[in-house]
Amino acid sequence: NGYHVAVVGATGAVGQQMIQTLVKEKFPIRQLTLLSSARSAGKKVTVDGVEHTVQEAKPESFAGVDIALFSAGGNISKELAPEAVKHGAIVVDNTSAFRMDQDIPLVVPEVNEQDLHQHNGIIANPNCSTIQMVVALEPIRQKFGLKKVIVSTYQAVSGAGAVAIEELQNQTKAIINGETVEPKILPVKGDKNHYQIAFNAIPQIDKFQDNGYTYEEMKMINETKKIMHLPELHVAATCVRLPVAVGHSESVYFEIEEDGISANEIKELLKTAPGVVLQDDPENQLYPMPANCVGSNDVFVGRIRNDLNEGRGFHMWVVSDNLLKGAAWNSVQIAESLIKLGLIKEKK
Ligand code: 11C
Repeated sequence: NGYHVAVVGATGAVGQQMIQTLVKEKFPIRQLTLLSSARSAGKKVTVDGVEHTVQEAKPESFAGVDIALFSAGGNISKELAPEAVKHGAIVVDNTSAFRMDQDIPLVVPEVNEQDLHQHNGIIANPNCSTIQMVVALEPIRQKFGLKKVIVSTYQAVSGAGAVAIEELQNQTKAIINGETVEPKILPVKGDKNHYQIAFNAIPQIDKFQDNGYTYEEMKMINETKKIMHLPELHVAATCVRLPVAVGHSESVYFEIEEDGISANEIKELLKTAPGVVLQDDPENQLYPMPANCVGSNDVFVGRIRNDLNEGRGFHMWVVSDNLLKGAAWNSVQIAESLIKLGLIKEKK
């Protein structure tokens, strides 16, 4: 019993977390197929004590598959997600290939699980920095309305893949030993210049668009409006890379519709909000930090306070494991929601 699940991108930083999350969450699996690009095919991956050989993903790889979790880059998704759907699979895609397509739901289950009813075979998993922010904002929107969001991020290098974690580690060691190494990956693999990330902060994640914002910033802006069903919401983002391996942090300023609300009311609301853990006790120096959030599926929120000038304005600090709630866990959670809503049937 259970489902035939395929993981595409099984050897990558997110793919590995997807496999571990499926096991940890006891997802009902009848058969597991591990797929990758031609480059990584043939590698061995052990899952729950069983060794699997990763196969090159091809259209015919999806025969009999019920659910395919894609995280092998936008090009592979564009080429193979429609093929998987043709073979009867439902695709949860963790790349940016389809996120802004009108007929493709972009889903964070705590926020817009019901959008899954509109799916046509492909469901998009949002960008990691967007997911953790909307999980924290949605309960606030529901109770007090939401007018404006200004976010600055402090993002971990794992968002740029396993190669970026390696670059941070090697650079840090080299600099401590008084050596120099040439940066090759960050801020963006394939962009014109590369900069040191160790002991640094780089205000560029993904390439720049003509409007002066980066693609990462525009993802946060556009995806937030789509997921929260607020096309008129004012959103601005500045995305910064820090020398942290895992765990994105965000300083979020937001304005609500209602007057006279206190920070304590926002804290009370977030205490019981789905997927949120409130860590907010300045007297005892309690606030979220990436080092304490790694390995958890939750979104951690703290430092909630009223703005000192704008009556409807607030500030908060939001931290989450970018590889879990930001990617692998949100994808598996979408698959769980599909089952719960009766939108996917077990093939026999
Ligand atoms: C980063 N947020 O931290 C990016 C990684 O669209 O799924 C995720 C890119 C995406 O670099």
